[in-house]
Amino acid sequence: MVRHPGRRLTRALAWLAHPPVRPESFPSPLRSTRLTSRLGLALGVAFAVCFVTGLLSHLIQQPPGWFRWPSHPAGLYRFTQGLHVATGLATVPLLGAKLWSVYPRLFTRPVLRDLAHAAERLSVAVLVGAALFQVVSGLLNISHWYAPMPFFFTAGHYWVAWLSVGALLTHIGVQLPAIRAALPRGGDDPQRRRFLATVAAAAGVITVATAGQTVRPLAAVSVLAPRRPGTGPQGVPVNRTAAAAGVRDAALHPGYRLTVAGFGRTVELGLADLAGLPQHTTVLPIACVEGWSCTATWTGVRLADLARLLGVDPAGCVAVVRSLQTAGRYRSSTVAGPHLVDGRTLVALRLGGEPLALDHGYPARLIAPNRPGVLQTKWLSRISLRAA
Ligand SMILES: Nc1nc2c(c(=O)[nH]1)N[C@H]1C(S)=C(S)[C@@H](COP(=O)(O)O)O[C@H]1N2
Ligand SMILES: [Mo]
Repeated sequence: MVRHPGRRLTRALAWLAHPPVRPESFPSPLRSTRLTSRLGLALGVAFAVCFVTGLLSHLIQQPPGWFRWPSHPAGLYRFTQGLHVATGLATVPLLGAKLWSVYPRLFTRPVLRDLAHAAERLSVAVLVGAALFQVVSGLLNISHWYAPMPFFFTAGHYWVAWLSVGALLTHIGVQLPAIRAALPRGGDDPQRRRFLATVAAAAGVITVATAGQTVRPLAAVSVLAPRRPGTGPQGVPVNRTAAAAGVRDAALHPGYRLTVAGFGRTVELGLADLAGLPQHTTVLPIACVEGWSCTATWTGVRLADLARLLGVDPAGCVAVVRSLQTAGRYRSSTVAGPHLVDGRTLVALRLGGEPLALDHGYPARLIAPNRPGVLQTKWLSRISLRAA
């Protein structure tokens, strides 16, 4: 039974105001404003690269009217998205070290000195929360572990990125005098230099252990890479299988037809019809938003040629390609502008000279240069053309 609730509350408040631990209770000689500033600088650079490449990926997937993304060079998205995931992963040890270097300040009292101090502390709280959210949600996404995320990953990751940028800029603005004073000053003592070297080495190890998902020569040592090029049917990783997409029966049905429609015309093409059209071969990567990528040799019909089959010039068109899948986010995509007229954009029937494996989109899939994997629709059922 609580006899003196009033007194308990007073005691709790007194504890909060004067906790038994103080910043001075953490006497590690490694901590200093200079160390924190240097870690912050590295973190800021990694964060900036990660933010810009992430924003780019978002714009490519949901292009506003003013945005133009070229089809050349074919591997540009593979590079920018590889960089996005690599810098995001390198952030893990940097963020850990940075938080370690400042966490004793949590015990600074009084909790709030004045309004400016309150605003500064709030921006730090938002920054730490947002940075941890980005790292954790990104990690969960590349490991296909969606259960702990009760929101749509892409939307959450995108909006919290803006939140972190705002909080980061506020933080840098507030801390600029301290950073300016701490950074140029002299060298580091050997112990601190060793600490920084350890953090850098940890970031390096994480990069090498995961970059093999997109940098093929590193694949053998990339023990932490969720996907590796060369693994999977026909030597290409699979994102979503035909069984998971619920398209097995429809894809294997002997009566399969690809419908090409638009401008008042409709053409239905069976597999033999598609194989009877002029075939082209192109070497293009699948570059997943999750950071893995894999180059392969694709053979099939040019998407532009299918537009010409309807008697229209592909240059003035937009194509919406739909999959046999009846549910799921990535069952259709839009091809327009340079990607539609590019001769390397194919409705692919073959991979590495063989018919597509069922899990790679048999009987027919889209493959286009410089596009995120999510836009390389598999198991095509319909292509609708309209004027741009
Ligand atoms: N119909 C359909 N197409 C799809 C998907 C999907 O879920 N459904 N996933 C996309 C994603 S996210 C990627 S990375 C690529 C992967 O192609 P692959 O499995 O042949 O490597 O397929 C894309 N095409
Ligand atoms: Mo993907």
